[in-house]
Amino acid sequence: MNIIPNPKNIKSNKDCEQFNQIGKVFNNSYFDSEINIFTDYYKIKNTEIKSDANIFFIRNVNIENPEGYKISVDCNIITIESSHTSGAFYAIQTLIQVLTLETGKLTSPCFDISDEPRFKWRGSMIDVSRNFMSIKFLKKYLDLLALHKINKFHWHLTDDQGWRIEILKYPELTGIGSKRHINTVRSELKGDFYTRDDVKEIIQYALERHIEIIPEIDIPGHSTAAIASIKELSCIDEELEVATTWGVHNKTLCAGKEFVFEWLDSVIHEISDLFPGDFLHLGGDEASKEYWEKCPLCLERIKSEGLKNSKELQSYFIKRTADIITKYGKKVLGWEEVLEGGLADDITVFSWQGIEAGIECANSGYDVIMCPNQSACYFDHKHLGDVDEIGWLGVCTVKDSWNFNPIPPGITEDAKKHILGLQGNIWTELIEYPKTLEYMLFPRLTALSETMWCGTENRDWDEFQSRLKIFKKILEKREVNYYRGPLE
Ligand code: TNX
Repeated sequence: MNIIPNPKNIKSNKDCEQFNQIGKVFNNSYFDSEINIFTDYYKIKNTEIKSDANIFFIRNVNIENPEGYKISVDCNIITIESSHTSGAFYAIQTLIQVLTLETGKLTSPCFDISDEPRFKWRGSMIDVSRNFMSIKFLKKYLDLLALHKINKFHWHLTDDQGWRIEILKYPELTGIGSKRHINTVRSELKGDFYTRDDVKEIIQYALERHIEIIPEIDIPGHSTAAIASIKELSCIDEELEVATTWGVHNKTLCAGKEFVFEWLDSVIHEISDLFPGDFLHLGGDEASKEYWEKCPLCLERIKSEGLKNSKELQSYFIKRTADIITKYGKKVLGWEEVLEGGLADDITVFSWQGIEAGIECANSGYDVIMCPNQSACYFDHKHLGDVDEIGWLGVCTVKDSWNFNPIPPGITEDAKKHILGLQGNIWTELIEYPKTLEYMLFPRLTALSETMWCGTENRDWDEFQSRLKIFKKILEKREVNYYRGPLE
């Protein structure tokens, strides 16, 4: 059967051939919200009367994995079993790939599926700093993540080129930091941000789709927009504008001033209160040490804390920020540069420059998310090595994404459990509009989602391609502007 990601066990040769009926769902208050999603999708009814129903959602506490589920379709009845609502939700995502509505009747071949994910962390990151993405688009995107059974949306909310989330205590962060100059004939400012109400709306939308949102505030580097808003965050009270060029900038938050940590405390406090999820990502990547090495307060900090150099100052900065995040009840996530100068306790590391940092961290007992840019998980890279293709910094074909093994050799048997999962990242320097974002994401994210859910054992590229062909029809129905060129 044509389902992506491929279910763990499918038995299709049952005695009967087809379910072909007007569907009616038997109510079950435990699954109310999932049943609503299902009946809305197919525009069918639900009922309190058992004998009138032919579709049943059943709570089966013996299904151990909360995201796991069973589906059984025969000529007369469809049953969906799971121990938690997330399992039922994923069963629906499977069903909508096989159950069609034809002349008022629901039609499906008969089959049994029992399914569960291989990895707990199935993530997708969007950078909304370099280019803002609308709430309307984010909802479409969250629906697509759900279809792929992806359960984490990593929201990269701040960077040199824009601060995109409202902070009540520091309105200038968005008042100034969300807009930047663009080069038009007249000098214009461009930019936008998410209000707290916008954020709440997206959190709720994601929650209904069993997606946890991971907010990221990128510090101490990638902070030009923050410094442009509040100059005291820099080592020299520098008057700056929000960055208009790409690359690694040298504007790093001062590590010597107490004000910087007070500011961080307030920002993290508000964000922790706003987001109900377990995690907060502190960035930590590509922090230039240029200012730190000349700043009297940073040099004083190095001395007073008994640090050896600016690399250890990075580690000091990350540890202090991690302590704030922990104080507000969240778990700490960071890009692999959090390794510099010594790793804080209890931090989950995102291995992005390759798989090496991930291997090293997993082997020393840290949890890891694999998302290497070489060459599987960075969807700002080109689909093909073609001058006429959009993208930069490398090539990542659909097959490269599909081929990626998040548990590479080199990870000890014992450390395998520390690979929580994998993630696709899309940076938006070159991506101004959602239509382009869709082109870069799909079907590479589709290919990666197969590994997130199934792992890499017992599979076949040709077989995946034939399922992908059918899957693309769903993407078309949802008006996704996916890439249609060669896959390898
Ligand atoms: C590296 S990945 C970055 C981003 C860029 C991206 C471009 C990471 C943590 N930092 O700031 O946008 O490369 O691919």
